[in-house]
Amino acid sequence: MAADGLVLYTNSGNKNSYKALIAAEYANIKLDVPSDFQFGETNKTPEFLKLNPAGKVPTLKTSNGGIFESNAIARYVARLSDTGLFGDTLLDTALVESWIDFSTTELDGPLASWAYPHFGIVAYDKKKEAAAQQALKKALGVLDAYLKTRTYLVGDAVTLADIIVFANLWLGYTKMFDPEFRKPFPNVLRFWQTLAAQPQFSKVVGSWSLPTEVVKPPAAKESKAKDTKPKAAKQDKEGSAAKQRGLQPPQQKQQQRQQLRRLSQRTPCHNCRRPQWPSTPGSACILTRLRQSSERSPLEASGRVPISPALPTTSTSWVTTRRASRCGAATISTTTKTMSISLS
Ligand SMILES: N[C@@H](CCC(=O)N[C@@H](CS)C(=O)NCC(=O)O)C(=O)O
Repeated sequence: MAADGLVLYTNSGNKNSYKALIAAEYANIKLDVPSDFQFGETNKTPEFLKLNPAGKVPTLKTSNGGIFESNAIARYVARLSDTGLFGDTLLDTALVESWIDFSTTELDGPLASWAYPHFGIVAYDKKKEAAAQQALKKALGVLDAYLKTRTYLVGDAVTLADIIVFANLWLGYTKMFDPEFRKPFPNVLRFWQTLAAQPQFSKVVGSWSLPTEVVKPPAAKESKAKDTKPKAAKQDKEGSAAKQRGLQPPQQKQQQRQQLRRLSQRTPCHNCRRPQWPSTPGSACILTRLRQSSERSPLEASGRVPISPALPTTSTSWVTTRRASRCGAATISTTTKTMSISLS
C-alpha cells in the first residue's frame, strides 16, 4: 500500500532511517525516499527547514507537515496501520516505550561516543572512548540478561522496541563489535541476528557481516592527538609542578643553562687578556676598545655619559654570588660571577 505523500528524506545507509523503513515494512506501506537528496545541501534549504527546523535527517514529509527525530517518525509510521508493533496490552505498550528510551540513552548514546571518532566525525579521545565503552558494556549486560529467556523484547512477536534497539546497535554489529567485544553478550547477538534475518529487516538493511576488528580511527587525528596534546599537557604539568615546588618551569631552566654555558665560554681579550663577554675569540674587550679607538661607546653616543678619548682610570672586579634552589629533594647551588666596571 502506498501511503499518500509520505516522503522520507535521508542519506543512504543511515541507521536512524532504518527505524521508519522497517516499521513501514510491518505497516505494509511505502515511504518514498528521494534519490536526489544531497546530505548537507537538501537538508539546509528553506523548504526542508520548514519540515525540520534542525535541518537533520531522517525527516518525514507528510501531506500535513514534517515529522523529525527518527523515533518519532518510526512511531508515526508504526501507527499508520494495525501493525501490532506496540504490543497487545497497555503494559506492553509502556514496555515498548521503556525499551525505546533505554535504547536511545543507554545504547545509542555511548555507542555513538565510541564509534563517531573512529569514523572521523568527532575528535578521538582515549579517555572518552574508555568511558563510552564502559557505559555501553553495562547496558549490553542488562540487555543480555533480560534476553536470556526471551526472543523479543516485549511479548512473543517483533515490536517497535526491537526495531529501534536493532537500528541503534547497527553500527556496533557491523563496524565496532569485534569477536572479543561481543563475546560476553551472546543473547544480544542471537537477538540481533534473529531480527536481521526477518524479511522486513533484511529488505531494508541488505547484506551485512559481523566485524572481525574495530574500525580504526583516522590515523592523522589519532596521531595529532597523540603528538601534540600529551606533549603540551606534559609540559604544562611539569611547569605547574615546578611552580608548586617554587622552581622555574622547564623552558626558563633551559634558557638559564644556555646563558651559563655562554658565560663559561668567555675568551680572553686579545689585548688585556681579561675574560670578556660576549665572547668572540680574538676580539677586544669593551675597555680595550674604548681605550684604543676613537669609537664612541653607546653610552657616549647617548650623550648621558661623556667619555673623553683619554680615558680615566678604570677598575674591574668580579663578584661571586651563590644561589641555592631546590629541585625535587635535592638542593642545587649555582655560582655566578659578575664583572663590574667602574669608571672614575
Ligand atoms: N536524534 C536524531 C539524530 C539526527 C541526526 O543527528 N542526523 C544527522 C545525520 S545521522 C544529521 O542530519 N546531521 C546533519 C547536521 O547536523 O547538519 C534522530 O534520531 O533523528
